[in-house]
Amino acid sequence: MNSKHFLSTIPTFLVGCLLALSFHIYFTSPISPDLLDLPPPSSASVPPTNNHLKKITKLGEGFLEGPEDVCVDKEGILYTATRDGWIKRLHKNGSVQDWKKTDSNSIFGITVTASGDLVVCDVEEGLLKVSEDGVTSIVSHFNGSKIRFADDVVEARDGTLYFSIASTKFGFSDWHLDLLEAKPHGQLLKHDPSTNQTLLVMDNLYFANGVVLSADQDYLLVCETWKFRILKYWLEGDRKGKTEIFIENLPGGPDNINLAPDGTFWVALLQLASSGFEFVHTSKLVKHLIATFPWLFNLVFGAHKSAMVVNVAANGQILRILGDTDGGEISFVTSALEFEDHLYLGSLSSNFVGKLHL
Ligand SMILES: [Ca+2]
Ligand SMILES: [Ca+2]
Repeated sequence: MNSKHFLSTIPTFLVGCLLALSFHIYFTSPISPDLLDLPPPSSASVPPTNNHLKKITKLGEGFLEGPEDVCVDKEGILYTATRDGWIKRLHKNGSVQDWKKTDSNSIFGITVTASGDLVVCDVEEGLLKVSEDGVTSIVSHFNGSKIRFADDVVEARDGTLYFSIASTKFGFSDWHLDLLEAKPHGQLLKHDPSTNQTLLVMDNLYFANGVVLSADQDYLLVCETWKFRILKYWLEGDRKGKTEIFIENLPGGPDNINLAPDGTFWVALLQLASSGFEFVHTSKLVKHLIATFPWLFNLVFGAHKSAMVVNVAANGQILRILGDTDGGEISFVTSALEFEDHLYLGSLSSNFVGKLHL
């Protein structure tokens, strides 16, 4: 082959390679994606981002791997679940105690019940009770299917447990595919321990995440991470059983949410795209490409690179916003719990619980 003929075949060869790659991606992609509406880059309701979260102290540093959620009991003991399967206690004197061991590396939402036990979300096994006596299952199946991806739980005054299912389609190891697909595979369920009955409360949620009850327990809030919004579901009054938007266009995807002592809410927000990679969520072709080659996902997902929490009033107005803009002290903050004038921060990329004086 002469050099002129060789050079003229290169474009044909490259086009052929691109076509082959496109067919490969199209036929092997595990997702059927929709486009994701990202919130406006700036909103008048959102104050400028600051670095207040850089002032944290680090509790239990080195002993708490990926403490996603934090809760506190009547004695003031903090609890968190870590990736090694332990439910750990953080005592007021600063000591960390390995309290109870589960078989799971994926316990997410945790809450203290009126009886003083813990109810925790195991993303593989549903809801578990953790008490001095050990770990037992509360509910593992719904409508004949195994519950997967239970994410957060809260107990109402009447003993009902409300809990979120982040995705009925993708499991914990494939959660990034749920984000790329951007379809509403999430649910909110309720379980009555006295009758052992589980019912569907809300369906078609975009990654149902944190769940919280209002101070009067007349409504609950559920975070839809992929929608940058929080929904309000009325439990009492004229609007009982109705759903409305509590807040939308949040400056990040809401993860866990907690009630503050003054009746406001603390919400942890995740950056779903690294700066400059927002296009990933608005191109189906790029979504297929990343779903087919998952190592690309770490480049474009932004949660490891910063942290942000917001305090939201009961009327849905943002009151405060606290950040660590480059994640230098803490990143991937998934929960914020206010207790005795301090904020306790859980994170999936830290080995400590952050503590901030408010
Ligand atoms: Ca929680
Ligand atoms: Ca969560």
